[in-house]
Amino acid sequence: MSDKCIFCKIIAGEIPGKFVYEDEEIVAFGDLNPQAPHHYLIVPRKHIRTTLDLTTADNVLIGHIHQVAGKLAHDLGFAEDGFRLVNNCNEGAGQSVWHIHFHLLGGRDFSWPPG
Ligand code: D5M
Repeated sequence: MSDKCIFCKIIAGEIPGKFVYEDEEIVAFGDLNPQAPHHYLIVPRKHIRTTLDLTTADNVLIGHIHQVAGKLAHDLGFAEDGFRLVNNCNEGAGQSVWHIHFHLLGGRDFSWPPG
């Protein structure tokens, strides 16, 4: 846990989050500024700054996040219409919170390439 990290505080229950999923390794909660009808952040409990800080020890964790993303999309009813799972790494890609997270977006059509 990082004392100043907003996602660590949400995970610890120190500030509110609208949780849609949690287990021993990860949590998922609604994004504060939703960019789609469904927009959740899937976040490991372990504080990892960015994708560049992952090690082979995190391989199972990242696989688990992807598996849960699909399960959430299915359970919340937007899997069949398509969804996005997005990780922004570093400022140039739009990362603004320095605790690795995956945006799960669904409930509308998406264009490509992304902005
Ligand atoms: O995504 C960081 C995301 O985190 C951004 O979409 C807003 C969201 N955010 C920031 N603070 C909160 C709280 N308190 N609750 C829920 N969501 C939050 P990035 O890819 O780093 O730009």
